[in-house]
Order: sequence, then C-alpha cells, then structure tokens
Amino acid sequence: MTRQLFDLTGSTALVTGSSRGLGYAMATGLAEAGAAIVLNGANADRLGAAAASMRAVGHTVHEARFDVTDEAAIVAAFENLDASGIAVDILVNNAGIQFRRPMVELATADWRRVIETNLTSAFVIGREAAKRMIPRGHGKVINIGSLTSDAARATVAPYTVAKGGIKMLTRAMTAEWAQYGIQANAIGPGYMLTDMNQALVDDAAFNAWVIGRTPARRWGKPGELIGTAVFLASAASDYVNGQIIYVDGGMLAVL
Ligand code: GCO
Repeated sequence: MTRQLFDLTGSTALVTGSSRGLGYAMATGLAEAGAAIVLNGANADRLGAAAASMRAVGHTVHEARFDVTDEAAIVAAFENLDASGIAVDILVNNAGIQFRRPMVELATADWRRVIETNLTSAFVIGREAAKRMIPRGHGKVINIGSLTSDAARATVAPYTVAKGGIKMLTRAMTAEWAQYGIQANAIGPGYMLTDMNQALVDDAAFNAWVIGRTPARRWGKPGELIGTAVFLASAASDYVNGQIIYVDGGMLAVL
C-alpha cells in the first residue's frame, strides 16, 4: 500500500532544536505521521511548553534537554534513552544558530560557536544515533542544510561553511552507514518564516529581495518542510541515500 510507505507508526524520532521553529514544525509533522517524538532544546521552559502543546493534541513526546554543543550531555541523553528502552529510529539534526557579521569583523570565537552548533553537533549526535541504529539494521538521518549548503551570502560565512559541511557530512554518513540500512539525507530549506529570520523579514529591502529572488514570490512556512521530512523519515525513501532536497520555492534553480 502506497500510503503505508509514509506511515511512521511504531518509530521514534529525535529532532534536535525542536522546541520552536523548523524543528517544532517537523516534530509535529512526524508525530502526525505516527512517530513518537523525542523533543530537544537547551531551554527547559521552552522545551516543556513545546512538549505540553504536542501532548495536548495526543502525541507521544519524550523530552531530552541538552545543548547540542555539549558532548557529555549528548552521550548522557542517549544513555538515558537506552535505559528507558527508547530506540531512536529517525534522527533530525536540525538545531542551528545564525550570526550575521562581515568576515573582517568576525571573532574566531563566534566562527567556532556557529560551526560547533550547526555542524559538529550533527556529527556527534549522528555518531551516537548510528552506533545504535547499525546493530538494528535500519535508521533514518535527516540533516538540515540550507541554501547556503550550495551558495554563499555575504555576512553569514560560518553559517555558510557549516551548512556546506552538512551537505558533505550527509554524504560521508552515506558512505559509511548506507550498507547498514541507514539512509542519510538532507533538507535544504529556503528563506523560511522563523524567529531566526525575523530580522530579515523586518528589513524591507531584504524582504523585497527574498520575494523578488524566489520564483514562488514568497517566504516559506515552517510546515512546508513536513512533507519532505516525512518522506525522508519513512520507508518511502528506503533507496534514497546522500541527497539534499531543497525546499526553497525554486530559489536555487534560477538566477
Ligand atoms: C540568512 C538566513 C539563512 C537563510 C538560509 C536559507 O541570514 O541568510 O538566516 O538562515 O534562511 O540560508 O536557506
């Protein structure tokens, strides 16, 4: 049955950075497709509130509070899940930050902070997830890239480099883990209406640029990632490996 290909009933998805924004939207979509969700965030209040609103509509939600740059906390979170008998079948490496500054004014510490949060975290969390997926012989890893996985924009160099790295990390994961039944793929969102991008929406010139430059003539909504996330989390993508799928209203396809 074609519809069963997209059914996530019985699986568990860990979505990093899922107390708001794109992560929350994808977590909700995966839950609606049947998955139990492990919500993650660093801020206890925001995480608790997100978990409560998902539970209120009947979803199964576990909370794993950790900072994605804290390796010891990541390892402990996976050990906690193990101890509770929760196996992560689907990992969405979504957590990320932005820091906009021209490179000649950019401090090395800020460069490192963005790379650690947006790229190294996906390796560390991916490693912990894959160690457990490999013996089970199946798993889905979805890394969140960006238009900057493929094209640069002035003032966001560390973000661009991290997201370019996400594209290649996805391929590195494929090279090592596809043989164990793990499909690693990426989603490259275009300009989306999130808190992270509010400053860009509020900038009239930037907003006009996004609308003019995007063939769909509008910003994307977080929920518009759900279809691709469910596809990449489900049996429908069991022979799809190492791809980055752009959900961008056509922006990268045109000059
Ligand atoms: C920026 C934005 C980016 C974009 C993303 C689109 O400053 O350019 O914050 O995060 O939204 O690159 O994929």
